[in-house]
Amino acid sequence: MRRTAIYPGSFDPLTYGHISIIERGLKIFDEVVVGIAINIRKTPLFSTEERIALIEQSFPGEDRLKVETFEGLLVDYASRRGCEVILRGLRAVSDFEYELQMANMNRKLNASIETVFLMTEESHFYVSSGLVKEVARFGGSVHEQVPPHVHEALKAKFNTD
Ligand code: COD
Repeated sequence: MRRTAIYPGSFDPLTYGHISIIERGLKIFDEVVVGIAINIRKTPLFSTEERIALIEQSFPGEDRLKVETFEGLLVDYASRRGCEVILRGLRAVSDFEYELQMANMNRKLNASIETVFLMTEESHFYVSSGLVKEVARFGGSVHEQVPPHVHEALKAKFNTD
């Protein structure tokens, strides 16, 4: 039986932290669906189309990776999409409380979908889309946190060099 995991998030924008979770997820599952949640509380910097393109460009030719968008409840989308597993990354203790709440709420909503956590790699534990945007906005270099094409997209967004 093919096992498909959904890796949901905002991915605004994709970082090496996300890439690591996707690569490691692909070693465990037959297929990974990156699910970009739309219409959540956060106002994104990158449009949905831009975020999809930035993720797809990071995994050329990887046909076991699908990049999709969803609206509404994650568990409903996961279930429609045939995903039995929600894949999430954990960085610091500060992630834990939020992730625990979400995992428990999602289990309440649909007990047949399990959340699986992968610990961040040491080199990515401080990487977050939010900090990357803040640094890039003021012209700082984020080349260690995001791939070159994402770095270029950030520079273009903020008109920095
Ligand atoms: N190292 C490892 N993991 C990382 C790193 C890093 N450096 N950076 C980010 N991650 C992980 C995050 O921990 C997370 O697991 C994932 O990557 C995605 O991160 P984000 O920040 O892009 O995603 P979030 O936290 O904004 O995603 C929230 C959701 C969109 C999943 C959530 O709001 C949701 O499910 N919304 C749909 C509506 C719904 O069902 N709500 C009820 C939920 S209980």
